Amino acid sequence: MSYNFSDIEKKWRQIWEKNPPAQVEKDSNKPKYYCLDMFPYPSGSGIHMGHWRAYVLADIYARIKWLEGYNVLHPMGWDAFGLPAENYAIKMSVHPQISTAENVSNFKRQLKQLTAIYDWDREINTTDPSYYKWTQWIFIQMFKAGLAYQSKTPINWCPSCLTGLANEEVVNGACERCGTLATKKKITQWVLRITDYAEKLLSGLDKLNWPEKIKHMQQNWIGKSEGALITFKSKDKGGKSINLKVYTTRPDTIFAVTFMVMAPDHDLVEKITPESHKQEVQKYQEKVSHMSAIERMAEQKDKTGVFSGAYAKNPVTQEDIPIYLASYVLKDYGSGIVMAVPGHDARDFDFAKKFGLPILEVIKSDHAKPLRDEPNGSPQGDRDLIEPYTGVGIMINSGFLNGLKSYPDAFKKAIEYLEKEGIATKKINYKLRDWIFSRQRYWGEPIPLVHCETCGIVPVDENDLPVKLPDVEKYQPTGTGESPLAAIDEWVNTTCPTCGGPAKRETNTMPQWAGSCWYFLRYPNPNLQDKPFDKKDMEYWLPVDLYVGGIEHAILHLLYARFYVKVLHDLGYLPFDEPFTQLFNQGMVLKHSEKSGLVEKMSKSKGNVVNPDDMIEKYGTDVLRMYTMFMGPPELDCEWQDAGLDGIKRFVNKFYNFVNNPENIVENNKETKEAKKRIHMFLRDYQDRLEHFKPNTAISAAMELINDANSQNLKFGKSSIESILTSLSVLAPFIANEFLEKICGKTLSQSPWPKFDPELLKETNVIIVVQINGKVRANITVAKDAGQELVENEAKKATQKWLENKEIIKVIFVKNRLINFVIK
Ligand code: ANZ
Ligand code: ZN
Repeated sequence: MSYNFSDIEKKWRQIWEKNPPAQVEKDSNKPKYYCLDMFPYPSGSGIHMGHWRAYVLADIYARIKWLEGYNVLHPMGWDAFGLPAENYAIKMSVHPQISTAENVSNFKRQLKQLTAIYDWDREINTTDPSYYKWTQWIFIQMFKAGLAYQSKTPINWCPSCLTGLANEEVVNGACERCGTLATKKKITQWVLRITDYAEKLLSGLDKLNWPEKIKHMQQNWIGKSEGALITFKSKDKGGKSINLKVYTTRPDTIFAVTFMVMAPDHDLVEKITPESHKQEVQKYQEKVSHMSAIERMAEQKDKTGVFSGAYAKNPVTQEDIPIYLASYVLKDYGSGIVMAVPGHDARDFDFAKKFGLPILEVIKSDHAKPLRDEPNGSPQGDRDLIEPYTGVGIMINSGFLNGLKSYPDAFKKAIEYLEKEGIATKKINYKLRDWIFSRQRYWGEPIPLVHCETCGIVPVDENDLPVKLPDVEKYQPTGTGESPLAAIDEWVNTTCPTCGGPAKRETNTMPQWAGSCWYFLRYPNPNLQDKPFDKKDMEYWLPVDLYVGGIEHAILHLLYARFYVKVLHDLGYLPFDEPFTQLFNQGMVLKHSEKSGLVEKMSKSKGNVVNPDDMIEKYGTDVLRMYTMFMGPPELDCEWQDAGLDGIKRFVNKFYNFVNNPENIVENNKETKEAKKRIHMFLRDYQDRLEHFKPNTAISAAMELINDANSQNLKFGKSSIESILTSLSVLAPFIANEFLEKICGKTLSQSPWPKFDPELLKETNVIIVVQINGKVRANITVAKDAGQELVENEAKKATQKWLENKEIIKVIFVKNRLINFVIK
């Protein structure tokens, strides 16, 4: 018999629509669990399988916690400001409000098919004035705290989107949205002082249960380095003494500095360049000013540069060293000037080779080959280095540093000495830059500030929030550095909240990230009128226990949201300072593309999209939910395969036939010991795998159970059936509820998450021999009939020291007896 999913899914959909299970309990004494998905941008093309994969995963954990008796908050909303809606408005002349509303309703219809236990009463839309009122309110608190300021330095500019971009939005030199190469543009911008939080953003990572990869990405982005600011004496073109400060992380190499490099656009270039070199220097400056960030970064080996004609004095050796300009030194990092140590730094090395500059060694290493046929340890300058030695070692040729270990001893001693002489100060540097926060586009939150001739820049009175986005006739970005809002005189002209005089509104809007920096604070009470969030709710519900979303947000959203929470915490609004305790990044859904012949990320342009609507129609929600989890380990990119979907369909059929056959079900007291043990073995494996984020293999455990039941003719008591159905309900809620009702006369809210009995499994343990290349290395105890996956994991743990850095090319597994790893 074949399972007719459509009647059953229809029936339960209607029941749950009227009576949603797992509603949040108000003022509950239960422990809470806050399970959050990264809310989607409601695009015109509807939800895709990538959404399904992430959202089903999160829903599994929300459901488990609910069945375990937690008060579960599992909300959903719309991150709806941003460029696509605006671009669509420009193309079709539809107000973004209208197209967004249409998209949201389509998204919601599609998301409902997923049958997550979302609390739809808590839906959030970032473009809703009652929501962005508080996005603006938070900005005002930041402004009042001195964390928002105006800046006129050149910023990243997308010549296609015609807007400024944050550093985080420039990926490999290109606009994160449209891929156009970013240029620089000097316009007045609103900037948030995220750099004030560099240290807290860094140290806060330690206590988070996040993938190491994401933590590393944030660490690298924040880019902390410790070093010193060292003063080198030089003369300006008129012969007057001038101090040049360099930032270095390697003060230990001070004796090996053979030249100095300044950023070509550094303010001091003009001052030091003598008349004789002016032309050459200006020519080079001109050339670099036309180079994109990509080109500057691409200058790997082949460095460019020019001699400035000026010299500086090495403060320890008193030697004169030439000052060069080169594109590899960036103006806005450190001091924009470096002391070049070609002997121990790769970029300086390439530069010195190209310009024929001396290379000195101050740390002993074998990383060099003698130039002439002289024994090792030949005098200075006689070794022709193949590459610079950048590691740690013993200091040589370095006066008072000789014999010390370069790090930390020589590093410390050099700073100490230079500080005493008054030529250096310790300095910690961060790569993180302040956050360019204004956009010259229409579809975003207006920045709630007013420019008054008498009072200067004044925040809008909080009672007058929200500053509503006005209607415009033209959504087109102007390209002048002003947003389309600037053209609406009635809106721009206002009165000053402080003095009542005439004033003009700020016409820039916020970036698309503003609304998502705090939305998780709003879900506990999205309709709160007089506050963004309630203190009691914050104490109970926050931080988020599990956050599921894509790795593309590793730095952007996840860094910005942490920043907002830290600021709100420091301003006294929040009792916690990290928003997301646990983070899980799901992999992408890939599919073979006829066009390219490759397995690629599903996308319209590649023509390899699978539409969830079609799949629901053909297979139903249960099968699609299960398949998106069965595809592979959830953290990895996985390939969509129709055959896999049919495989799950066959399993669901088999399962249906098993539970639908009354002969397989007996009274509880008639259940055999074997059957009982088998159920508990299943519960243990299933739960263990889910706990370790392996829903794919948890599904295998269910498949094995049904196979064994069929082949061994096992009959289960009603309580055991209830356990199986409750377990599977987190993956396949429809079929589980249907039979829970039919067989046990219960609903899910009456069936708690089953517990397995370890006592029952004890006597079923067996000893397995673990071999490596045929040699016995360990014995492990596992449950009888344990599958390969479980045994393999245990066996690897027991033989870790033999497997370290080894590649396993084959695994031989004999159930209940042995496992053998064949390694290279
Ligand atoms: C001398 C030296 C010797 C350096 C050596 C490195 C190795 P991080 O760790 O990324 O902070 N530097 C400083 N300012 C720079 C700028 N504006 N543009 C390009 N490079 C700059 O890197 C700090 C190191 O990068 C500094 O230490 C400096 O070179 C260079 F064996 O000074 B170092
Ligand atoms: Zn005023």
